[in-house]
Amino acid sequence: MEGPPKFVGAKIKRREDPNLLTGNGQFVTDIKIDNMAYMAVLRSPFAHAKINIIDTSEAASTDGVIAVLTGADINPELNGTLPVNVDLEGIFGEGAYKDPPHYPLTMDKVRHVGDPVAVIVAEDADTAISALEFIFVDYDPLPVVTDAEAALADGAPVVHDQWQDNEGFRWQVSGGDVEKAFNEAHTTIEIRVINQRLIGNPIEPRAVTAQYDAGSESFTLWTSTQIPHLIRDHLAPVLGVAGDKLRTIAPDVGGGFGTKGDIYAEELLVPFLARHLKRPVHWVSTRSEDYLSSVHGRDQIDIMRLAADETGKLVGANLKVIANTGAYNQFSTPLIPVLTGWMIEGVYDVPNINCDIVGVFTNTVSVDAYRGAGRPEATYIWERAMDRLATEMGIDPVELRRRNFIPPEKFPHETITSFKYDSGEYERALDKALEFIDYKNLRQEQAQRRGQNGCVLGIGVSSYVEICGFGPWEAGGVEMEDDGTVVVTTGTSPHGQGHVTCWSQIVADALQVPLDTIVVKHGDTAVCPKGMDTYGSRSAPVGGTAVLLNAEAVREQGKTVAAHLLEAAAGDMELSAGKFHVRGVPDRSVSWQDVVAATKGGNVPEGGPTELISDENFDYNGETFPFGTHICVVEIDTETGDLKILRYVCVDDCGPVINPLIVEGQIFGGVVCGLGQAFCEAAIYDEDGNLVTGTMMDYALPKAHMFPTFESHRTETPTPVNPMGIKGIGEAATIGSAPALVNAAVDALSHLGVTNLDMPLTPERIWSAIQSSGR
Ligand code: MCN
Repeated sequence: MEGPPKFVGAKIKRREDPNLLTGNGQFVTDIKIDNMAYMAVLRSPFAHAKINIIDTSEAASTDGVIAVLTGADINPELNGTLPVNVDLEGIFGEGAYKDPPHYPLTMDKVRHVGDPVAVIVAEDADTAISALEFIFVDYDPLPVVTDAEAALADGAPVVHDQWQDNEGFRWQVSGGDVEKAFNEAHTTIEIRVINQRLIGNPIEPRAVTAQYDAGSESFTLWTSTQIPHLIRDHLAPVLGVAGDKLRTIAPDVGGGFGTKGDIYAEELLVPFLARHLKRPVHWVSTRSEDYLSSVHGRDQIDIMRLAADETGKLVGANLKVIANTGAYNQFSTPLIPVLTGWMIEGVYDVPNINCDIVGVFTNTVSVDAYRGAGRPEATYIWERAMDRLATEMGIDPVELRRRNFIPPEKFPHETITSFKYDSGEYERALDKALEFIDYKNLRQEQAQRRGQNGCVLGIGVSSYVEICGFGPWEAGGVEMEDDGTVVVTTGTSPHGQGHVTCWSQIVADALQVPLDTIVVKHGDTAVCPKGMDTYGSRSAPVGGTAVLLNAEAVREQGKTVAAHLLEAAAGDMELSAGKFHVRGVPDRSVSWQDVVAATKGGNVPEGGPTELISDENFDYNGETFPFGTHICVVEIDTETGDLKILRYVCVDDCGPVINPLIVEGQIFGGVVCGLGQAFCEAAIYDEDGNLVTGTMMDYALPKAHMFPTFESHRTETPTPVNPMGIKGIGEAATIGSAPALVNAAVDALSHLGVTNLDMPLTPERIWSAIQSSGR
């Protein structure tokens, strides 16, 4: 920055919102193209069955149906399968993983309810959907396995017949001497938790439209996605075209939450059909179809053993993860449990550590990224385990955390998983949260209330660190146009995060121009050809930095031209209040308009800029590690098991912030995602592999009345890995929140001998735990 920031750090309302709030957004389903046809997908009603025959003749002869195609028609025409974006060999080692082929339409057998079997294209959507029932499929149902532990057992039904078992991969990391640590420890505990399966619920279900131009042999693909660049890069080869022949557009996207950070069968089928039928094709999912066809999240069983000396200082940790990865490897499926493993140290200074992970195929929808992706699981098991150890040793859970945090002087901290925690002051965030919640008095109140009839009080603490800001690079070109408009072409692909506003703030400060002269373009590979998209809370630290560096480069170009006009040295130039002048001589100045006109007219020094533009990628210098402490206070009615959240204080640290309003929004939304898991959400399969929670009536989403106003505070510990010192915030609060609520619930009932409650904390589950405590 030059001079004090005016926009960065200010609570600027989102520039995106007026359009969205007045119905002027443009989502995939708003795109209407002449002669457009509509696709519907026939999905398996069985979780596991052999396909004998698919007879499409009756459906094909239905009025309005244009074509009916199966995997036999489409798969051989593709140059590959649905992609997996994980370096499987690099992560798991040669031959130590299974990577089953994943075709957009299955041919041999179906492996989960919802597995796509055939497609119909018709003149309108209703015809396409109603004709689905005229496709006849002869299935031979097979035994089903939906549970990861059951799928690992001898004799379990095998999801992919080319192998003997369902073990998808194993991953292990170890440091120090864990066995010795446990043998010599004063106290050891073991806790097993279930991190239940979740379903992402962006407001806009997935939708895809594609058009093929035979003349130029190129596609335009509109899709409701977080990752237009990755889709172009991975699907163009499968469609047999060069990347620049698959223009991929993510228009306005109504939320993603990780679920849309994937590459789906429909994103391949729709362009394929557009080319095959020589007509634009459109598909939009219903909510129930989304539940059966978009990836699910979490679904881990985590077993943690902790060992401590007599003071409560951790001497060892041993984590076992059993990850249900569903039927296929989707784009990042095998990476998600590994992300749990990467965060095996949590916020704690533990000398001896081991982590074993097994990924397991089952007859369920594939599991992949959902807000936090692997890191909520790591924090949840850690924070539940720390509370268990605190109870076991009779140490206050806050005090136990304090004794074990990685101290500030140990940063940057190399982890045994070869990452570098950039910066952290864990105790400062904890102290701030304790102060706001008034911890001491709350504990007194809790003790008093236990002696009385009525509701009991519980206090839950969760301290977290997470890994985000993934590289390796990002684009963020900046150009000052002839009329003074500044155009930013970002490689990030916002779908609710407010990048247009934040990137404008960065540029407005760097160039000292008004916000409304800045246009931020994104999500279209023809307009912003370079990019790595939005996931893993990477956009601000990596994409925001790219924008900053390019804006600064344009400013330097401006200085060169201004110096020429003022007959001064470029090194003496300063930009203040939007004007260039010699440092200390503000009266003689030139404006951006003067600089733009001079550049356009060639009135620049020799070798000076011919345009005011910079489009260098930012090569990142490592991930960022936001952290914080969340504290939840609950009241439980021991007669009914009903739980009420009384207060929620969170202290999050994502370094300096670009826009506090947006960050607060990210934290509020993130907390609700985490508390939703702890409180009510769960994707449930029956023994035949039917998704029982297949509609919003059955899948319990959190609602506003369940929560108090969140009390959100921050500490600010800059990261050294980027010039603004910023860390990501999009997932942090989801990662920190679920354990705070569950710890509070267990704490409320600890005097009754309750030591664990699995999520979601339904009244029935809490009531049963109280009943079986016997007190
Ligand atoms: N920000 C800031 N200061 C910081 C850090 C971030 O002002 N120190 C701002 C950023 O400029 C950006 C927002 O906060 O506008 C989030 O930034 P970042 O943490 O970099 O995360 P991403 O933009 O990469 O977004 C991804 C993240 C993820 S992984 C999920 S999942 C998620 C989330 O964002 N999904 C969301 N937040 C979501 N919010 C909405 N509305 N919808 C989703 O689908």
